[in-house]
Amino acid sequence: MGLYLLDYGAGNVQSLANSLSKLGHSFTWISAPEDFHKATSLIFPGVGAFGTAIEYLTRKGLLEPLREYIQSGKPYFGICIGMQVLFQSSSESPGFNGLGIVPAVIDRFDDSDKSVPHIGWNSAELVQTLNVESSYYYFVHSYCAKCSPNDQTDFAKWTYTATQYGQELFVSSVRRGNIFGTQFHPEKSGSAGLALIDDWLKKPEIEKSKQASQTQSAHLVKSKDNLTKRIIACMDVRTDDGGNLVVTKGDQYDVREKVSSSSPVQVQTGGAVRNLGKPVDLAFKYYAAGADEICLLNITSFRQSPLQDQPMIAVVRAAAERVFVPLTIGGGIKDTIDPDGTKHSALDVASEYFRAGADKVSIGSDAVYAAEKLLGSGRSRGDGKSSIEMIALAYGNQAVVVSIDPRRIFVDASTYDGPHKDELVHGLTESRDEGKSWWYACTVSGGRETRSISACQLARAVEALGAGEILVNSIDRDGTGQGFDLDLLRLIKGNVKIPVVASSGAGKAEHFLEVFQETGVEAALAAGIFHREEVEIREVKEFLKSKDTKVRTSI
Ligand code: 1PR
Repeated sequence: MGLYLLDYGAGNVQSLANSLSKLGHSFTWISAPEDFHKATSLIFPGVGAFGTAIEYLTRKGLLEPLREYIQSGKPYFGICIGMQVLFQSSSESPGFNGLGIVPAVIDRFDDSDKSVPHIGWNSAELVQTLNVESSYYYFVHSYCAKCSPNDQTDFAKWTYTATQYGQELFVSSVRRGNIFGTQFHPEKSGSAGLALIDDWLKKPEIEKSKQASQTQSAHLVKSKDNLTKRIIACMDVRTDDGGNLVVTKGDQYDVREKVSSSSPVQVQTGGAVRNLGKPVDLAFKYYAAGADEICLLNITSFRQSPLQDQPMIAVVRAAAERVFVPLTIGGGIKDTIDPDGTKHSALDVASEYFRAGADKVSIGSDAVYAAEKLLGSGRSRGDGKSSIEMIALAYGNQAVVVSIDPRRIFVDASTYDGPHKDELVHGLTESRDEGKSWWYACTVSGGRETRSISACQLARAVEALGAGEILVNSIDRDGTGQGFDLDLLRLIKGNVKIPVVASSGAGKAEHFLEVFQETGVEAALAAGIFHREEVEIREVKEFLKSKDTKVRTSI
Protein backbone atom coordinates (compact mmCIF):
# COMPACT_ATOMS: atom_id res chain seq x y z
CA MET A 1 0.00 0.00 0.00
CA GLY A 2 1.13 3.58 -0.47
CA LEU A 3 2.66 5.78 -3.11
CA TYR A 4 3.76 4.10 -6.35
CA LEU A 5 5.73 5.49 -9.30
CA LEU A 6 5.28 4.28 -12.86
CA ASP A 7 8.48 4.19 -14.92
CA TYR A 8 8.22 3.41 -18.61
CA GLY A 9 11.97 3.24 -19.08
CA ALA A 10 12.68 6.53 -20.83
CA GLY A 11 14.02 9.72 -19.39
CA ASN A 12 15.06 10.86 -16.03
CA VAL A 13 12.56 9.39 -13.58
CA GLN A 14 15.39 9.52 -11.05
CA SER A 15 14.73 13.25 -10.66
CA LEU A 16 11.26 12.59 -9.31
CA ALA A 17 12.59 9.85 -7.04
CA ASN A 18 15.20 12.32 -5.73
CA SER A 19 12.51 14.97 -5.16
CA LEU A 20 10.36 12.54 -3.17
CA SER A 21 13.34 11.45 -1.07
CA LYS A 22 14.24 15.08 -0.43
CA LEU A 23 10.65 15.69 0.74
CA GLY A 24 10.80 12.62 2.99
CA HIS A 25 8.21 10.51 1.12
CA SER A 26 8.80 6.83 0.52
CA PHE A 27 7.54 5.10 -2.62
CA THR A 28 7.63 1.88 -4.60
CA TRP A 29 8.05 1.37 -8.35
CA ILE A 30 5.24 -0.30 -10.28
CA SER A 31 6.87 -3.41 -11.67
CA ALA A 32 3.86 -5.57 -12.58
CA PRO A 33 0.15 -5.01 -13.43
CA GLU A 34 -0.98 -6.26 -9.99
CA ASP A 35 0.97 -3.45 -8.27
CA PHE A 36 -1.77 -1.00 -9.32
CA HIS A 37 -4.08 -2.69 -6.77
CA LYS A 38 -1.57 -2.03 -4.00
CA ALA A 39 -1.15 1.66 -4.87
CA THR A 40 -3.11 4.21 -2.87
CA SER A 41 -1.65 7.04 -4.92
CA LEU A 42 0.29 7.00 -8.19
CA ILE A 43 2.67 9.33 -9.99
CA PHE A 44 3.57 8.77 -13.65
CA PRO A 45 6.50 10.97 -14.66
CA GLY A 46 7.35 10.80 -18.32
CA VAL A 47 9.44 12.36 -21.04
CA GLY A 48 10.01 11.24 -24.60
CA ALA A 49 7.43 10.45 -27.23
CA PHE A 50 3.69 9.85 -26.75
CA GLY A 51 3.73 6.71 -28.93
CA THR A 52 6.74 5.24 -27.13
CA ALA A 53 4.96 5.58 -23.80
CA ILE A 54 1.69 4.02 -25.05
CA GLU A 55 3.55 1.24 -26.85
CA TYR A 56 5.59 0.42 -23.73
CA LEU A 57 2.55 0.42 -21.44
CA THR A 58 0.64 -1.80 -23.87
CA ARG A 59 3.53 -4.25 -24.33
CA LYS A 60 4.03 -4.60 -20.57
CA GLY A 61 0.31 -5.09 -19.96
CA LEU A 62 0.17 -1.88 -17.92
CA LEU A 63 -2.14 0.31 -20.03
CA GLU A 64 -5.49 -1.20 -19.00
CA PRO A 65 -4.50 -1.57 -15.31
CA LEU A 66 -3.48 2.13 -15.43
CA ARG A 67 -6.88 3.08 -16.89
CA GLU A 68 -8.67 0.99 -14.23
CA TYR A 69 -6.58 2.54 -11.48
CA ILE A 70 -7.45 6.08 -12.62
CA GLN A 71 -11.13 5.21 -13.05
CA SER A 72 -11.23 3.71 -9.55
CA GLY A 73 -10.98 7.26 -8.19
CA LYS A 74 -7.60 6.86 -6.47
CA PRO A 75 -5.22 9.83 -6.74
CA TYR A 76 -3.24 10.07 -9.99
CA PHE A 77 -0.56 12.61 -10.88
CA GLY A 78 0.83 12.52 -14.41
CA ILE A 79 3.86 14.61 -15.38
CA CYS A 80 4.52 15.65 -19.00
CA ILE A 81 3.89 12.44 -21.01
CA GLY A 82 2.17 11.13 -17.86
CA MET A 83 -0.36 13.95 -18.40
CA GLN A 84 -0.52 13.63 -22.19
CA VAL A 85 -1.49 9.91 -22.07
CA LEU A 86 -4.75 11.03 -20.42
CA PHE A 87 -5.74 12.64 -23.75
CA GLN A 88 -7.27 10.99 -26.82
CA SER A 89 -4.27 11.08 -29.16
CA SER A 90 -1.23 13.08 -30.19
CA SER A 91 -0.11 14.27 -33.62
CA GLU A 92 3.39 13.26 -32.45
CA SER A 93 2.48 9.58 -32.82
CA PRO A 94 -0.35 9.02 -35.30
CA GLY A 95 -1.93 5.61 -34.87
CA PHE A 96 -1.57 5.48 -31.09
CA ASN A 97 -4.58 6.09 -28.88
CA GLY A 98 -4.25 7.65 -25.47
CA LEU A 99 -6.47 6.80 -22.51
CA GLY A 100 -9.11 9.24 -23.77
CA ILE A 101 -10.02 10.41 -20.26
CA VAL A 102 -9.52 14.08 -21.17
CA PRO A 103 -11.62 14.87 -24.26
CA ALA A 104 -8.98 16.61 -26.39
CA VAL A 105 -5.91 15.94 -28.50
CA ILE A 106 -2.23 16.86 -28.25
CA ASP A 107 -0.67 18.91 -31.07
CA ARG A 108 2.71 20.36 -32.02
CA PHE A 109 3.50 24.01 -31.29
CA ASP A 110 3.55 26.25 -34.32
CA ASP A 111 7.24 27.07 -34.92
CA SER A 112 6.65 29.93 -37.37
CA ASP A 113 7.05 32.58 -34.64
CA LYS A 114 9.16 30.82 -32.01
CA SER A 115 11.67 28.10 -31.19
CA VAL A 116 10.36 24.60 -30.69
CA PRO A 117 10.79 22.71 -28.32
CA HIS A 118 9.41 25.11 -25.70
CA ILE A 119 12.26 24.89 -23.19
CA GLY A 120 12.52 26.91 -20.02
CA TRP A 121 10.69 28.52 -17.14
CA ASN A 122 7.24 29.82 -17.89
CA SER A 123 4.34 30.81 -15.67
CA ALA A 124 1.31 28.58 -15.11
CA GLU A 125 -1.70 30.78 -14.46
CA LEU A 126 -4.67 29.48 -12.55
CA VAL A 127 -7.72 29.51 -14.71
CA GLN A 128 -10.06 30.02 -11.77
CA THR A 129 -8.36 33.14 -10.55
CA LEU A 130 -8.15 35.86 -13.11
CA ASN A 131 -4.67 37.07 -14.00
CA VAL A 132 -2.94 35.60 -11.00
CA GLU A 133 0.62 34.94 -11.95
CA SER A 134 1.75 31.88 -10.08
CA SER A 135 5.22 30.43 -9.82
CA TYR A 136 7.49 29.71 -12.72
CA TYR A 137 7.84 26.05 -13.66
CA TYR A 138 10.22 24.25 -15.98
CA PHE A 139 8.81 23.14 -19.35
CA VAL A 140 10.46 21.07 -22.02
CA HIS A 141 8.19 19.84 -24.83
CA SER A 142 7.24 20.29 -28.47
CA TYR A 143 3.65 19.01 -28.17
CA CYS A 144 0.85 20.37 -26.00
CA ALA A 145 -2.91 20.55 -25.49
CA LYS A 146 -3.86 23.87 -27.05
CA CYS A 147 -6.71 25.80 -25.51
CA SER A 148 -8.62 28.90 -26.38
CA PRO A 149 -10.06 31.57 -24.09
CA ASN A 150 -13.60 31.04 -25.39
CA ASP A 151 -13.75 27.26 -25.19
CA GLN A 152 -17.29 26.11 -24.35
CA THR A 153 -16.60 22.38 -24.47
CA ASP A 154 -16.16 19.81 -21.69
CA PHE A 155 -12.41 20.05 -22.15
CA ALA A 156 -12.40 23.52 -20.57
CA LYS A 157 -13.53 21.97 -17.27
CA TRP A 158 -10.26 20.06 -17.10
CA THR A 159 -8.04 23.09 -17.48
CA TYR A 160 -6.46 23.96 -14.16
CA THR A 161 -3.69 26.26 -15.37
CA ALA A 162 -2.95 27.71 -18.77
CA THR A 163 0.34 28.99 -20.15
CA GLN A 164 1.19 31.14 -23.13
CA TYR A 165 4.07 30.37 -25.48
CA GLY A 166 4.54 32.81 -28.32
CA GLN A 167 0.96 33.57 -29.36
CA GLU A 168 -0.33 30.12 -28.44
CA LEU A 169 -2.20 29.26 -25.25
CA PHE A 170 -1.95 25.72 -23.94
CA VAL A 171 -3.04 23.70 -20.93
CA SER A 172 -0.14 23.54 -18.51
CA SER A 173 -2.06 21.44 -16.00
CA VAL A 174 -5.34 19.54 -15.83
CA ARG A 175 -7.19 18.82 -12.61
CA ARG A 176 -10.47 17.08 -11.94
CA GLY A 177 -11.49 14.87 -9.03
CA ASN A 178 -8.70 12.39 -8.37
CA ILE A 179 -6.75 13.35 -11.50
CA PHE A 180 -3.95 15.88 -11.70
CA GLY A 181 -1.53 16.31 -14.56
CA THR A 182 1.17 18.87 -15.35
CA GLN A 183 2.83 19.57 -18.67
CA PHE A 184 5.73 21.14 -16.77
CA HIS A 185 8.22 19.24 -14.63
CA PRO A 186 7.71 20.05 -10.93
CA GLU A 187 10.65 17.79 -10.07
CA LYS A 188 12.87 20.18 -12.06
CA SER A 189 11.23 23.42 -10.95
CA GLY A 190 13.26 24.24 -7.87
CA SER A 191 11.49 24.93 -4.59
CA ALA A 192 8.20 25.89 -6.34
CA GLY A 193 8.06 22.43 -7.89
CA LEU A 194 9.01 20.64 -4.68
CA ALA A 195 6.24 22.53 -2.86
CA LEU A 196 3.72 21.54 -5.53
CA ILE A 197 4.61 17.83 -5.24
CA ASP A 198 4.46 18.03 -1.46
CA ASP A 199 1.05 19.75 -1.56
CA TRP A 200 -0.36 17.11 -3.88
CA LEU A 201 0.91 14.28 -1.69
CA LYS A 202 -0.70 15.86 1.35
CA LYS A 203 -3.96 16.70 -0.43
CA PRO A 204 -4.33 14.83 -3.71
CA GLU A 205 -8.09 15.42 -4.16
CA ILE A 206 -9.17 18.79 -5.45
CA GLU A 207 -11.88 20.43 -3.38
CA LYS A 208 -15.25 20.57 -5.12
CA SER A 209 -15.42 24.32 -4.55
CA LYS A 210 -12.19 24.79 -6.50
CA GLN A 211 -13.23 22.55 -9.34
CA ALA A 212 -13.84 24.35 -12.59
CA SER A 213 -17.59 23.91 -12.91
CA GLN A 214 -18.10 25.88 -16.05
CA THR A 215 -16.20 27.18 -18.95
CA GLN A 216 -13.50 29.59 -17.91
CA SER A 217 -12.26 32.45 -19.97
CA ALA A 218 -9.51 33.64 -17.72
CA HIS A 219 -6.81 33.81 -20.31
CA LEU A 220 -6.61 36.11 -23.19
CA VAL A 221 -3.56 35.88 -25.36
CA LYS A 222 -1.21 38.69 -24.33
CA SER A 223 1.23 40.50 -26.57
CA LYS A 224 4.14 38.61 -24.95
CA ASP A 225 4.45 35.31 -23.17
CA ASN A 226 6.11 34.84 -19.77
CA LEU A 227 8.90 32.51 -20.86
CA THR A 228 12.02 33.65 -19.03
CA LYS A 229 15.53 33.89 -20.33
CA ARG A 230 17.59 31.15 -18.69
CA ILE A 231 20.89 31.66 -16.89
CA ILE A 232 22.99 28.50 -16.88
CA ALA A 233 26.00 27.82 -14.68
CA CYS A 234 28.57 25.57 -16.32
CA MET A 235 31.29 23.51 -14.76
CA ASP A 236 34.09 22.08 -16.87
CA VAL A 237 35.16 18.96 -14.98
CA ARG A 238 38.36 16.97 -15.40
CA THR A 239 40.89 15.05 -13.37
CA ASP A 240 43.68 17.13 -11.90
CA ASP A 241 47.26 15.92 -11.84
CA GLY A 242 46.50 14.02 -8.60
CA GLY A 243 43.65 12.08 -10.24
CA ASN A 244 40.77 13.92 -8.50
CA LEU A 245 37.78 15.22 -10.43
CA VAL A 246 37.80 19.01 -10.11
CA VAL A 247 36.01 21.94 -11.63
CA THR A 248 38.45 23.77 -13.84
CA LYS A 249 38.26 26.68 -16.23
CA GLY A 250 40.33 27.51 -19.26
CA ASP A 251 41.32 30.62 -21.14
CA GLN A 252 40.44 29.83 -24.73
CA TYR A 253 40.27 26.16 -23.64
CA ASP A 254 43.67 26.06 -21.94
CA VAL A 255 42.96 24.92 -18.38
CA ARG A 256 46.53 24.88 -17.05
CA GLU A 257 47.95 27.62 -14.85
CA LYS A 258 50.37 29.96 -16.51
CA VAL A 259 54.00 29.50 -15.41
CA SER A 260 56.97 31.79 -15.82
CA SER A 261 59.44 30.73 -18.46
CA SER A 262 63.18 31.31 -18.30
CA SER A 263 62.61 34.73 -19.78
CA PRO A 264 61.27 37.05 -17.06
CA VAL A 265 58.85 38.76 -19.44
CA GLN A 266 57.34 35.62 -20.91
CA VAL A 267 54.58 33.59 -19.37
CA GLN A 268 53.81 30.12 -20.67
CA THR A 269 51.09 27.63 -20.09
CA GLY A 270 51.78 24.13 -18.80
CA GLY A 271 51.36 24.52 -15.03
CA ALA A 272 48.97 22.53 -12.88
CA VAL A 273 45.32 22.09 -13.91
CA ARG A 274 43.35 25.01 -12.44
CA ASN A 275 41.28 23.75 -9.53
CA LEU A 276 38.20 25.87 -8.81
CA GLY A 277 36.40 23.49 -6.49
CA LYS A 278 34.44 20.28 -6.15
CA PRO A 279 31.80 19.63 -8.82
CA VAL A 280 28.92 18.58 -6.54
CA ASP A 281 29.47 21.38 -4.03
CA LEU A 282 29.61 23.98 -6.77
CA ALA A 283 26.55 22.52 -8.54
CA PHE A 284 24.58 22.87 -5.31
CA LYS A 285 25.93 26.36 -4.71
CA TYR A 286 24.75 27.52 -8.14
CA TYR A 287 21.36 25.82 -7.74
CA ALA A 288 20.88 27.60 -4.40
CA ALA A 289 21.98 30.87 -5.99
CA GLY A 290 19.21 30.67 -8.60
CA ALA A 291 20.79 29.05 -11.65
CA ASP A 292 18.02 27.95 -14.03
CA GLU A 293 20.04 24.97 -15.17
CA ILE A 294 23.33 23.34 -14.30
CA CYS A 295 25.72 22.00 -16.90
CA LEU A 296 28.59 19.60 -16.15
CA LEU A 297 31.04 19.01 -18.99
CA ASN A 298 33.52 16.17 -18.61
CA ILE A 299 36.13 17.93 -20.70
CA THR A 300 38.68 15.14 -20.99
CA SER A 301 36.31 12.28 -21.56
CA PHE A 302 36.90 12.31 -25.28
CA ARG A 303 40.20 10.61 -24.47
CA GLN A 304 38.86 7.72 -22.41
CA SER A 305 35.85 5.48 -21.98
CA PRO A 306 33.22 7.29 -19.92
CA LEU A 307 31.57 4.03 -18.86
CA GLN A 308 34.76 3.25 -17.02
CA ASP A 309 34.81 6.79 -15.75
CA GLN A 310 32.83 5.98 -12.63
CA PRO A 311 33.79 9.12 -10.67
CA MET A 312 31.91 11.25 -13.23
CA ILE A 313 28.82 9.04 -12.99
CA ALA A 314 29.06 9.33 -9.20
CA VAL A 315 29.30 13.13 -9.54
CA VAL A 316 26.14 13.21 -11.66
CA ARG A 317 24.30 10.97 -9.18
CA ALA A 318 25.32 13.07 -6.19
CA ALA A 319 24.54 16.35 -7.96
CA ALA A 320 21.07 15.10 -9.00
CA GLU A 321 20.26 14.33 -5.36
CA ARG A 322 20.81 17.96 -4.40
CA VAL A 323 19.94 19.97 -7.49
CA PHE A 324 16.27 20.33 -8.52
CA VAL A 325 16.71 22.18 -11.78
CA PRO A 326 17.67 20.54 -15.08
CA LEU A 327 21.10 18.95 -15.23
CA THR A 328 22.97 18.62 -18.52
CA ILE A 329 25.95 16.28 -18.77
CA GLY A 330 28.42 16.43 -21.63
CA GLY A 331 31.67 14.88 -22.70
CA GLY A 332 32.36 11.53 -24.30
CA ILE A 333 28.84 10.80 -25.56
CA LYS A 334 29.81 8.55 -28.48
CA ASP A 335 30.29 4.88 -29.34
CA THR A 336 33.14 3.56 -27.21
CA ILE A 337 35.14 0.38 -26.71
CA ASP A 338 36.40 -0.55 -23.26
CA PRO A 339 40.01 -1.68 -22.89
CA ASP A 340 38.69 -5.27 -22.62
CA GLY A 341 37.00 -4.92 -26.01
CA THR A 342 33.42 -4.45 -24.74
CA LYS A 343 31.51 -2.15 -27.08
CA HIS A 344 29.08 0.51 -25.86
CA SER A 345 26.89 2.59 -28.12
CA ALA A 346 26.50 6.34 -27.57
CA LEU A 347 22.97 5.46 -26.44
CA ASP A 348 24.38 3.15 -23.72
CA VAL A 349 26.67 5.94 -22.53
CA ALA A 350 23.83 8.48 -22.48
CA SER A 351 21.52 6.01 -20.71
CA GLU A 352 24.10 5.60 -17.96
CA TYR A 353 24.04 9.36 -17.40
CA PHE A 354 20.21 9.53 -17.54
CA ARG A 355 19.98 6.73 -14.98
CA ALA A 356 22.39 8.65 -12.75
CA GLY A 357 20.10 11.69 -12.87
CA ALA A 358 20.98 13.74 -15.97
CA ASP A 359 18.07 15.39 -17.79
CA LYS A 360 19.93 16.14 -20.99
CA VAL A 361 23.18 15.02 -22.55
CA SER A 362 25.38 17.28 -24.58
CA ILE A 363 27.25 15.93 -27.60
CA GLY A 364 30.35 17.69 -28.95
CA SER A 365 32.80 15.94 -31.27
CA ASP A 366 30.42 13.16 -32.29
CA ALA A 367 27.86 15.73 -33.48
CA VAL A 368 30.48 17.20 -35.82
CA TYR A 369 31.17 13.76 -37.33
CA ALA A 370 27.43 13.08 -37.69
CA ALA A 371 26.89 16.45 -39.40
CA GLU A 372 29.80 15.79 -41.77
CA LYS A 373 28.31 12.41 -42.63
CA LEU A 374 24.90 13.91 -43.30
CA LEU A 375 26.34 16.65 -45.51
CA GLY A 376 28.49 14.10 -47.35
CA SER A 377 25.46 11.89 -48.03
CA GLY A 378 23.64 14.69 -49.82
CA ARG A 379 20.44 13.69 -47.99
CA SER A 380 18.33 15.97 -45.84
CA ARG A 381 17.69 13.29 -43.20
CA GLY A 382 19.99 10.97 -41.29
CA ASP A 383 20.12 7.19 -41.49
CA GLY A 384 19.02 6.81 -37.86
CA LYS A 385 22.43 5.59 -36.74
CA SER A 386 24.01 8.75 -35.32
CA SER A 387 24.21 9.28 -31.56
CA ILE A 388 21.88 12.30 -31.91
CA GLU A 389 19.18 10.28 -33.66
CA MET A 390 19.43 7.24 -31.41
CA ILE A 391 19.31 9.20 -28.16
CA ALA A 392 16.53 11.49 -29.45
CA LEU A 393 14.45 8.48 -30.45
CA ALA A 394 14.79 6.85 -27.04
CA TYR A 395 14.64 9.90 -24.79
CA GLY A 396 13.11 12.64 -26.93
CA ASN A 397 14.73 15.52 -28.85
CA GLN A 398 14.66 17.72 -25.77
CA ALA A 399 17.18 15.41 -24.08
CA VAL A 400 19.84 15.99 -26.76
CA VAL A 401 21.92 19.17 -26.67
CA VAL A 402 24.66 19.67 -29.23
CA SER A 403 27.62 21.61 -27.87
CA ILE A 404 29.67 23.27 -30.58
CA ASP A 405 33.19 24.69 -30.19
CA PRO A 406 33.70 27.04 -33.16
CA ARG A 407 36.71 29.23 -33.82
CA ARG A 408 37.09 32.17 -36.17
CA ILE A 409 39.04 31.54 -39.37
CA PHE A 410 40.18 34.90 -40.74
CA VAL A 411 40.35 35.34 -44.50
CA ASP A 412 40.97 38.07 -47.00
CA ALA A 413 37.43 38.78 -48.16
CA SER A 414 38.60 40.29 -51.46
CA THR A 415 40.27 37.04 -52.56
CA TYR A 416 38.46 34.33 -50.56
CA ASP A 417 36.60 31.95 -52.86
CA GLY A 418 36.20 28.99 -50.49
CA PRO A 419 33.05 27.03 -49.60
CA HIS A 420 32.05 29.42 -46.80
CA LYS A 421 32.00 32.67 -48.75
CA ASP A 422 28.26 33.09 -48.21
CA GLU A 423 28.75 32.86 -44.46
CA LEU A 424 31.58 35.38 -44.12
CA VAL A 425 31.21 37.84 -41.28
CA HIS A 426 32.75 41.30 -41.60
CA GLY A 427 33.84 43.29 -38.55
CA LEU A 428 31.74 46.37 -37.91
CA THR A 429 33.16 49.85 -38.35
CA GLU A 430 34.77 51.12 -35.14
CA SER A 431 34.59 47.69 -33.53
CA ARG A 432 37.69 45.79 -32.46
CA ASP A 433 37.18 43.62 -35.57
CA GLU A 434 36.97 46.46 -38.06
CA GLY A 435 38.54 45.52 -41.38
CA LYS A 436 38.57 41.78 -40.63
CA SER A 437 36.51 39.02 -42.26
CA TRP A 438 36.07 35.48 -41.05
CA TRP A 439 33.95 32.34 -40.96
CA TYR A 440 33.36 30.02 -38.04
CA ALA A 441 34.97 26.58 -38.26
CA CYS A 442 33.88 23.64 -36.14
CA THR A 443 36.43 21.88 -33.98
CA VAL A 444 36.53 18.50 -32.24
CA SER A 445 38.36 17.05 -29.24
CA GLY A 446 38.07 20.14 -27.09
CA GLY A 447 39.21 22.50 -29.83
CA ARG A 448 42.36 20.56 -30.64
CA GLU A 449 41.36 19.76 -34.20
CA THR A 450 39.74 22.20 -36.63
CA ARG A 451 37.41 20.78 -39.29
CA SER A 452 36.33 22.21 -42.62
CA ILE A 453 32.61 22.18 -41.76
CA SER A 454 31.26 25.55 -40.56
CA ALA A 455 29.27 26.22 -37.39
CA CYS A 456 26.28 27.19 -39.56
CA GLN A 457 26.38 23.94 -41.52
CA LEU A 458 26.68 22.01 -38.28
CA ALA A 459 23.75 23.80 -36.66
CA ARG A 460 21.43 23.09 -39.58
CA ALA A 461 22.56 19.46 -39.79
CA VAL A 462 22.15 18.64 -36.11
CA GLU A 463 18.70 20.23 -36.12
CA ALA A 464 17.78 17.95 -39.04
CA LEU A 465 19.17 14.97 -37.10
CA GLY A 466 16.92 15.76 -34.13
CA ALA A 467 18.94 17.78 -31.61
CA GLY A 468 16.66 19.68 -29.23
CA GLU A 469 18.95 22.57 -28.43
CA ILE A 470 22.36 24.00 -29.44
CA LEU A 471 24.97 25.20 -26.96
CA VAL A 472 27.24 27.62 -28.79
CA ASN A 473 30.68 28.04 -27.23
CA SER A 474 33.40 30.19 -28.72
CA ILE A 475 37.08 29.28 -28.48
CA ASP A 476 37.98 32.90 -29.25
CA ARG A 477 35.89 34.27 -26.37
CA ASP A 478 36.12 31.45 -23.77
CA GLY A 479 37.42 32.79 -20.45
CA THR A 480 38.19 36.26 -21.87
CA GLY A 481 35.35 38.14 -20.16
CA GLN A 482 34.97 40.25 -23.34
CA GLY A 483 31.34 39.36 -23.87
CA PHE A 484 29.59 36.72 -25.95
CA ASP A 485 30.39 36.45 -29.66
CA LEU A 486 27.29 38.22 -30.94
CA ASP A 487 28.13 37.69 -34.62
CA LEU A 488 28.39 33.95 -34.11
CA LEU A 489 25.19 33.74 -32.09
CA ARG A 490 23.19 35.84 -34.57
CA LEU A 491 24.36 33.56 -37.34
CA ILE A 492 23.38 30.34 -35.56
CA LYS A 493 20.09 31.75 -34.29
CA GLY A 494 19.15 32.79 -37.82
CA ASN A 495 19.75 29.29 -39.13
CA VAL A 496 17.77 27.06 -36.75
CA LYS A 497 14.36 26.79 -35.11
CA ILE A 498 15.51 24.96 -31.99
CA PRO A 499 16.55 26.97 -28.90
CA VAL A 500 20.09 28.35 -28.79
CA VAL A 501 22.21 28.72 -25.65
CA ALA A 502 24.96 31.36 -25.76
CA SER A 503 28.24 30.46 -24.09
CA SER A 504 31.78 31.84 -23.65
CA GLY A 505 32.96 35.30 -22.80
CA ALA A 506 30.57 36.62 -20.14
CA GLY A 507 32.44 39.15 -18.00
CA LYS A 508 29.67 41.26 -16.46
CA ALA A 509 25.89 41.39 -16.08
CA GLU A 510 25.58 43.76 -19.07
CA HIS A 511 26.89 41.03 -21.38
CA PHE A 512 23.82 38.89 -20.63
CA LEU A 513 21.46 41.73 -21.51
CA GLU A 514 23.42 42.41 -24.67
CA VAL A 515 23.29 38.80 -25.86
CA PHE A 516 19.53 38.47 -25.21
CA GLN A 517 18.70 41.80 -26.86
CA GLU A 518 21.05 41.52 -29.81
CA THR A 519 20.67 37.87 -30.77
CA GLY A 520 17.38 36.58 -29.33
CA VAL A 521 19.01 33.45 -27.83
CA GLU A 522 16.89 31.62 -25.26
CA ALA A 523 19.59 31.10 -22.63
CA ALA A 524 23.07 32.22 -21.67
CA LEU A 525 25.72 30.13 -19.98
CA ALA A 526 28.74 31.27 -18.03
CA ALA A 527 31.48 29.68 -16.01
CA GLY A 528 34.45 31.87 -15.07
CA ILE A 529 32.63 34.88 -13.63
CA PHE A 530 30.56 32.65 -11.36
CA HIS A 531 33.53 30.50 -10.28
CA ARG A 532 35.63 33.54 -9.47
CA GLU A 533 32.62 35.16 -7.75
CA GLU A 534 33.01 38.30 -9.82
CA VAL A 535 29.26 38.50 -10.40
CA GLU A 536 26.55 36.50 -8.66
CA ILE A 537 23.74 34.78 -10.54
CA ARG A 538 21.28 36.82 -8.45
CA GLU A 539 22.93 40.08 -9.56
CA VAL A 540 22.74 39.06 -13.22
CA LYS A 541 19.05 38.32 -12.85
CA GLU A 542 18.29 41.50 -10.92
CA PHE A 543 20.06 43.52 -13.58
CA LEU A 544 18.14 41.78 -16.39
CA LYS A 545 14.86 42.30 -14.55
CA SER A 546 15.61 46.00 -14.11
CA LYS A 547 15.97 46.16 -17.90
CA ASP A 548 12.59 44.49 -18.53
CA THR A 549 14.01 41.09 -19.43
CA LYS A 550 11.95 38.25 -17.97
CA VAL A 551 13.90 36.06 -15.57
CA ARG A 552 13.01 33.67 -12.78
CA THR A 553 13.96 35.42 -9.56
CA SER A 554 12.40 33.00 -7.07
CA ILE A 555 14.50 29.92 -6.34
O1 1PR B 1 33.57 16.22 -27.66
O2 1PR B 1 31.43 15.21 -26.91
O3 1PR B 1 33.54 14.71 -25.72
O4 1PR B 1 32.48 16.91 -25.55
C1 1PR B 1 33.50 17.61 -24.93
C2 1PR B 1 32.87 18.81 -24.27
O5 1PR B 1 33.86 19.41 -23.46
C3 1PR B 1 32.40 19.85 -25.28
O6 1PR B 1 31.17 20.38 -24.86
C4 1PR B 1 33.47 20.94 -25.20
O7 1PR B 1 32.89 22.22 -25.36
C5 1PR B 1 34.01 20.78 -23.79
N1 1PR B 1 35.46 21.08 -23.69
C6 1PR B 1 36.45 20.30 -24.14
N2 1PR B 1 37.63 20.87 -23.80
C7 1PR B 1 37.37 21.99 -23.14
C8 1PR B 1 38.37 22.92 -22.56
O8 1PR B 1 38.02 23.96 -22.00
N3 1PR B 1 39.63 22.57 -22.68
N4 1PR B 1 35.36 23.12 -22.49
C9 1PR B 1 36.00 22.13 -23.07
C10 1PR B 1 34.61 23.92 -23.14
C11 1PR B 1 33.52 25.84 -22.83
C12 1PR B 1 32.43 26.05 -21.90
C13 1PR B 1 32.78 27.16 -20.94
C14 1PR B 1 32.25 28.40 -21.59
C15 1PR B 1 32.01 29.53 -20.65
N5 1PR B 1 34.41 24.91 -22.27
O9 1PR B 1 32.12 24.92 -21.24
O10 1PR B 1 32.19 26.81 -19.78
O11 1PR B 1 33.16 28.82 -22.61
O12 1PR B 1 33.19 29.98 -20.12
P1 1PR B 1 33.37 31.49 -19.61
O13 1PR B 1 32.05 31.95 -19.12
O14 1PR B 1 34.36 31.41 -18.50
O15 1PR B 1 33.86 32.26 -20.79
P2 1PR B 1 32.78 15.70 -26.50
